[in-house]
Amino acid sequence: MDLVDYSFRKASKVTARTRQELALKKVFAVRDAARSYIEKQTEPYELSEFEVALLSTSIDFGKVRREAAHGRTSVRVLRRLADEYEIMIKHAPKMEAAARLRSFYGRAASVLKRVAFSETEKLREEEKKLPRLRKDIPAVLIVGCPNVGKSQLLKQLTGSGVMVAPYPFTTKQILVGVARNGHDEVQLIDTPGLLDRPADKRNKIEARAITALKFLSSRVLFVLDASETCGYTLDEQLHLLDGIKEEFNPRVFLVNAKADLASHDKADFQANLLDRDDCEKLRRALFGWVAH
Ligand SMILES: Nc1nc2c(ncn2[C@@H]2O[C@H](COP(=O)(O)OP(=O)(O)O)[C@@H](O)[C@H]2O)c(=O)[nH]1
Ligand SMILES: [Mg+2]
Repeated sequence: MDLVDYSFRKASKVTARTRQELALKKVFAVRDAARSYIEKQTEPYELSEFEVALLSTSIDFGKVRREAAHGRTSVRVLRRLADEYEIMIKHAPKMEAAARLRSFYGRAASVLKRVAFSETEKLREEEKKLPRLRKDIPAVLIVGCPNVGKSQLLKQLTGSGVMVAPYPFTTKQILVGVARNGHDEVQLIDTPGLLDRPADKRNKIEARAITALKFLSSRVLFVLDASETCGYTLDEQLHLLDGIKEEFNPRVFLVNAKADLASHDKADFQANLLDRDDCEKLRRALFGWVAH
């Protein structure tokens, strides 16, 4: 939106009995409209480290800060200008009031023309698209090669309430579900296609999204498929796990899925994810692990 137009349009709606009073009221109307607009644009935003890291894939936060600083300076400049013209209009001969108001408009416009919030507006837009994650409960990232059983695990532990949100600025989706154990809750997060490839194969935006994930959680539930029916060898899967450990330095809960087909002796838990009882036990084990 154009701040000059906006402020002047507000001033155009002002009425008064005398020319002098009208000029004064218009000066104040421009000052106040611009100030309230700028104050609204520079309101502090509450973003978590995760959200800031995620948004920094597309937002220049330095520019947002500079826009806010320039906006606040402009409010002060405009206030002084209004003070100056208040005196000038009050002391002007009646016929001069309109000319002095025009002069104020000219100077106010040149101040307001330079106020821009393009990056701030972009930030507010992108912020709306962020995945809605809860900040009040622990988060666990589900990681593993494709087809090992991650979606199956998420579905079994969180029920039908899995929420799919677009991952901003990538083509990827983020899947979030809340697992419950009595009154305890844990947020499980699956990021298909983001964490299942080696670091050097990712593009820049994906890499930044992954940086953001580090702020989100230091807990990883790694799903292993010892049966190798996923199409990846055990070695390949363990190599991915090593990479994740190196990158995140997380606490890791190692789950061997498809335990009906093969077991793995290093896993913290073995589960046939197609079996309800196994999933029930897995849920309790997961909450025990998170609590520690
Ligand atoms: N036999 C068996 N199959 C499983 C198990 N868990 C998942 N699957 C199957 O493995 C395939 C891939 O599972 P999915 O959850 O989509 O894997 P993702 O790519 O890691 O999300 C699906 O056909 C599942 O039905 C399990 O514990 N045992
Ligand atoms: Mg999946």
